[in-house]
Amino acid sequence: MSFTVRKLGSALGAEIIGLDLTSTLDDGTVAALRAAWSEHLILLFRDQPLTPRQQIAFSRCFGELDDHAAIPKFRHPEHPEILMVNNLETATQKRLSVGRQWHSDLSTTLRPAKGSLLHAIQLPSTGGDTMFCNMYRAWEGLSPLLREWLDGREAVHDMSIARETRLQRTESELEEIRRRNPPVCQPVCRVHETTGRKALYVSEMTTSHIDGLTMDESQAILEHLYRQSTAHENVYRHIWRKGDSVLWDNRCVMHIALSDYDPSEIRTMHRTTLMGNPSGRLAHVS
Ligand SMILES: O=C(O)CCC(=O)C(=O)O
Repeated sequence: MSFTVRKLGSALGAEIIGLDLTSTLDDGTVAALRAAWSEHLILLFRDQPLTPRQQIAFSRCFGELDDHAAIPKFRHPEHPEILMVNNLETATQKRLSVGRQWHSDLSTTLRPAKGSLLHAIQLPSTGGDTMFCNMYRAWEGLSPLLREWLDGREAVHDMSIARETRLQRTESELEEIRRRNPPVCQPVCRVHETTGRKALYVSEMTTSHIDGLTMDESQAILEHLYRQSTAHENVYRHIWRKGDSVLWDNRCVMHIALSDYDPSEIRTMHRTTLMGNPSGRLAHVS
């Protein structure tokens, strides 16, 4: 099956045109899609209303899927491979905000996600966009001296420091989150297994500090790294249409869900998560 590739932005992103994701793709097409993913970091597929089964089957073209056992509350009741990214919790009718700071999926675990595919089911009348940034370019844009200093260093990733989590939880709940998800040290610069390129790997949602620095020293450096990562020229902003699927590479891309919509409206997305290689170590083990 052939398809065409249309670039979405100068920093990252491409739309794949001409494929029907509900059909079985041959090996040559899958190989070409994987190559396009390595080149463009995020791939967009428009007008493809996918059932959970179809989304799971298509996502498997890119690797093994997570069953989201760590976040059972948001798993699809019949398909654990689907994570329901909703702004309304059905059982309690509570409003939810997910992913409202820049992050890379599962960086707080010892098996960070390789990729994620988000499929738009129900969208607000306007807004609800997602932004993505290119972490290869973030790394390459640093001065050689800073790159040399950062390469080989580690940063601590801690699920309990996410802003929304801190706002909504008591101190003892935060402690419980840390007990169940002990903070991990991840390399500040990761080498991508497929492309061999280096990418910056710190994120404002989960990185508490650079290992070995004081919090103040660390904060100053991290703020510089975040500014560099999310500079306008390094970002693609996706305006969703119902039936869109966006696949991103968490090893070299960060993303953020914007709160640029009326929270009384429903936004429902289905996410499949590709399992990555083991990375990092428990933070308290030196
Ligand atoms: O809802 C979105 O736009 C992004 C969700 C998100 O941050 C995630 O799935 O990790």
